[in-house]
Amino acid sequence: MSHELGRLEDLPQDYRDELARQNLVPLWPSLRAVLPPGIPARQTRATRWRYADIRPLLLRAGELTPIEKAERRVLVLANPGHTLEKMQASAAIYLGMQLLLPGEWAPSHRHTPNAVRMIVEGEGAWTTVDGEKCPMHRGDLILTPTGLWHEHGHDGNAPVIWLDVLDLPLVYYTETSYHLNGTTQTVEPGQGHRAYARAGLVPTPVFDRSGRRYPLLRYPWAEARAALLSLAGDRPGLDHVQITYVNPETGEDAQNILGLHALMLRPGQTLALPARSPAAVYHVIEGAARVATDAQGFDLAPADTCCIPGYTATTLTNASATGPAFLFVADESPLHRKLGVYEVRADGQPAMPAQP
Ligand code: 1HN
Repeated sequence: MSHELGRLEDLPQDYRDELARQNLVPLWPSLRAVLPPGIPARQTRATRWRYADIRPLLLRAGELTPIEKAERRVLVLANPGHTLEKMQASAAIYLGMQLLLPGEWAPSHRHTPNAVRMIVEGEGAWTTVDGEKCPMHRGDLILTPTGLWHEHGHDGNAPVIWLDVLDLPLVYYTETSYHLNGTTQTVEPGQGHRAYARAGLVPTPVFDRSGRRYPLLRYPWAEARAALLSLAGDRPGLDHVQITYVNPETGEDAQNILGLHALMLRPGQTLALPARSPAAVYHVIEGAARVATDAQGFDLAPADTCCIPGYTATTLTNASATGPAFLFVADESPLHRKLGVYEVRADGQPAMPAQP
């Protein structure tokens, strides 16, 4: 039953004025807007950003704005559905492409939002996170979780570009976003993170557990790629060839708020994903793919990125009939699970999760 509710205009002006003077608002004229029937209102629009469009503009930013004037030289991938000023890709996800030129240094700081970097182009750059110097190679995923010091440097001789993914919109919305500046970190070689970088092997608990909340910070693409190829090879019937970046101590999502995955499409494969509550970002690491909803589709070349709103069935198609395509996927699923609102609409029907 969904009958018409009273409108604001139905109320006498003097009454409305008095409510406003007292900082009071009648709920009923807005009730349907905040609780729409069956499916949430989403400002997030399916949006695609082409690397070929971003790259020259980012390189131009390198000429226009010295690193000292930018601290982080980034062009933000802003979803027009949220308005560009909000700098959001979705309700919880921020995306940016960052440029570091040879010899530049982006100074050490730390902040409450969680960040990850997916390296897109160039060799010779590094990011130091929590005292660990992490080399940046194409396809590597490097975490800079909440509160950890991080700075970027570049000893190579060509531009380095990476994709930043942060939960900044959510952290900003909750009025908990801030940063602290620091000084250059002291790098202590072999201080421990690398001991976690091999699958299934962790330091023995009683002797050398780091006790760190984030024991592994760098996930090399060579390892992720090999894991996907093994999974695809060992499980020929498996459609959803996907791995999740996890914390090796706990097996849980690598970070608190956003989910991080790598996905392989077999040659010629089309993968139909059901509508799920979280918004998702797809970024091509290798190959080419089409990401389509009922309403529209994007052809993605290497390093292209798109964002798909939540509650939207999505089809991923490998553009090649002969080779695999590899995508990096970031989504809001850890957040939705923690909030108890995560849902999958396998048959397209609302499946409101009942809380225990
Ligand atoms: C940040 O700290 C970095 O450290 C990149 O590279 C992008 C966007 C918003 C807020 C902080 C970085 C960021 C950011």
